[in-house]
Amino acid sequence: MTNEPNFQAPNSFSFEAQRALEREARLPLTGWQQEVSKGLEYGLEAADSIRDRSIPTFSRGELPHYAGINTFLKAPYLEDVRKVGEYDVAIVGIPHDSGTTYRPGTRFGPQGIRRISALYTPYNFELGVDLREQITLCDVGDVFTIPANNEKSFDQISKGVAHVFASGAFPILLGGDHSIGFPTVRGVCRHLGDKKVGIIHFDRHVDTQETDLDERMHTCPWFHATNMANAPAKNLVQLGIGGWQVPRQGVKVCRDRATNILTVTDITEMGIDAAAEFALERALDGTDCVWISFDIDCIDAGFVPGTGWPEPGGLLPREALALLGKIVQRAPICGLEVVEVSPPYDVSDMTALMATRVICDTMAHLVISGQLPRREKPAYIHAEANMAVDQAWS
Ligand SMILES: [Mn+2]
Repeated sequence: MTNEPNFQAPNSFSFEAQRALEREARLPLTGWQQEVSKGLEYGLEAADSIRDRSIPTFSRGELPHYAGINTFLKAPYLEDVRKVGEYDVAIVGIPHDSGTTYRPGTRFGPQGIRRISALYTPYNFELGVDLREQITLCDVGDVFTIPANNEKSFDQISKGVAHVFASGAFPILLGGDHSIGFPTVRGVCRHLGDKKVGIIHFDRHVDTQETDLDERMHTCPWFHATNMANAPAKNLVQLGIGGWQVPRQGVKVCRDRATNILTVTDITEMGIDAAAEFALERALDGTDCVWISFDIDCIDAGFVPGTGWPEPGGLLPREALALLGKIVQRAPICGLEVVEVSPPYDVSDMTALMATRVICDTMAHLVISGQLPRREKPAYIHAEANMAVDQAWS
């Protein structure tokens, strides 16, 4: 059942708001009705004095936004991860901050993002998408990371990501510091066979040095990821790089491996459309899918205080979201990670809220572009795991 399928906007189509009113009229209400019925069954009918009879006694589902157990967007918690392939999208927390070199706290990122995600409805006005009506979403909880050991955590993360990726559910990972970028991409590469992945990396920092403080820290994921044949450095696109926190040894690696970098000035002067075009052209050159690694610090530090290495001069939120949307709509996206949200340094949950926005916008653009829901498993997913995608590193 849809809302008002015959609604016609009274005025010009040149206004986004008019289009939004029309789109909302065509969206179904079925998922919401199922949620209400289930709420009344599991949560009992409300006390007699409650006039709105869709309200149960015990909160079940979206409402009220201040109540409930916080999975991401209050999606069902999937305890049995063997069943993850039954969903279109799987949220996975990666509470790992042992790769941090300055401010720790991103081990609390998944919890922080989930908590503030309760503020969101599943519907976006301008995009005309209602996630509850259009896709199935689950939250599988967190990977069991090992805080005293990056390498053991990386092994756990790769195994977890490989499982979700191979199931056919679209993986969305809540970081965690950016050191997880290597093991997440490694998990994907294990199930690519001879196919290739381009990486589109939003960040103020290049994250391309081999080691930092003698280990593979959050400054290092792309050195190691692009050592894998499935993830060539020529398909690594780095958006928003700049400022006073870019280590020179990382810059040398970008030069040697010929990665693709746009600064904030590049993006704003060439325009969002041209920047998206550049990113797509480079990331898709000879590859089969695109991994998005979104470091929340690509956005100006004034908007995201709760992060490991805040750097002024970054993208405005609306620039970052527009660029992300244009990229997601035009590439076969195989997964998303949002990293470097550190709730202990956050103010009013604003950094975690930005991460929530990035994730929800990505899902909406995947729906608009017909990538979700998935009718079949994408052809680039190889069922057999190849555990030899990366060479031993010590
Ligand atoms: Mn960064």
